[in-house]
Amino acid sequence: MRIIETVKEMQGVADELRKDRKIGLVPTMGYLHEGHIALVKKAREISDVVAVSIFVNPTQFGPSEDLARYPRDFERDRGLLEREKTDIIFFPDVKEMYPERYSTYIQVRELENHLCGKTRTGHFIGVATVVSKLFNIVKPHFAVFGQKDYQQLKIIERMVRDLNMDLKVVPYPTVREPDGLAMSSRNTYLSPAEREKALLIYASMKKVEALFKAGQRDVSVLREEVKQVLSSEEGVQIEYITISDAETLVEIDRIENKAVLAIACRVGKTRLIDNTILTEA
Ligand code: PAJ
Repeated sequence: MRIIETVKEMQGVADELRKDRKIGLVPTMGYLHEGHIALVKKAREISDVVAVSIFVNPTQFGPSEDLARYPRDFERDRGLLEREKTDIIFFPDVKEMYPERYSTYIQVRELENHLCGKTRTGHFIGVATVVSKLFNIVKPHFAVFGQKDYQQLKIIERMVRDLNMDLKVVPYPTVREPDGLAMSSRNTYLSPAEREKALLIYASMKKVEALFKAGQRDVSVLREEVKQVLSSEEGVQIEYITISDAETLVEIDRIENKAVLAIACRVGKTRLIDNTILTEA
């Protein structure tokens, strides 16, 4: 496994590899868990060379967000990736990615003003910018992204399409703990009591899935169910509960086509998100 810290070296290695091999990239911010590892396994399946980037991207954190305390443990990540036979870790520092006078940003306009974009101003500009940089640096044929961050996935898909980027975005389903909690690096912030409360998110999604299956298509009824479940215990602060068109992310009143139920809430101080697709097929 090769650890590469500079853009120049990474681009040189990528050029060499691209002569006869397919590169798969998994962009991450590190502090890896089984969700990340599942994406790495997927990349392994579909490509000859697997690159994982580890970079806690400052441009996607708001001023009041958790950049400084975002969990990091490179040695642990390195061990996990070694076990997965990862070929390359791209591990740049902030100056390498954002040198002095850095001033170019990418905005995916239609999709950014919904869900998390409403409260996390500029977050998706930071995400789209760093991901497009990673694509230019690692030059992958495939890039694997988790559906756990549904809006992020849709934004990256749209960016790749709009800017004619020459690679395939590969979505991967949300990996959960045995009890249903979506895996997240931020779960480490939760106390045991908070972790218990966080399970309400999954419980509320299961309830909506069951109602949808039974024929309920009225969004206000479905959203109310989520609200009831999340409010059943103190300490879960709802940020949003939305049911939107799965492609445009525009909120709807009735489910006619493929829709996405997306939830963001705070359990204690920890912000958690989750989602599920509601579709007949
Ligand atoms: P990070 O939160 O580290 O996530 C890296 C990738 O892992 C993303 O594609 C995310 O959707 C996926 N992922 C996280 N938890 C998952 C789970 N439980 N199941 C399946 N996939 C999961 O997302 C980011 O980093 C950053 O925004 C990044 C894209 C790296 C840009 O900085």
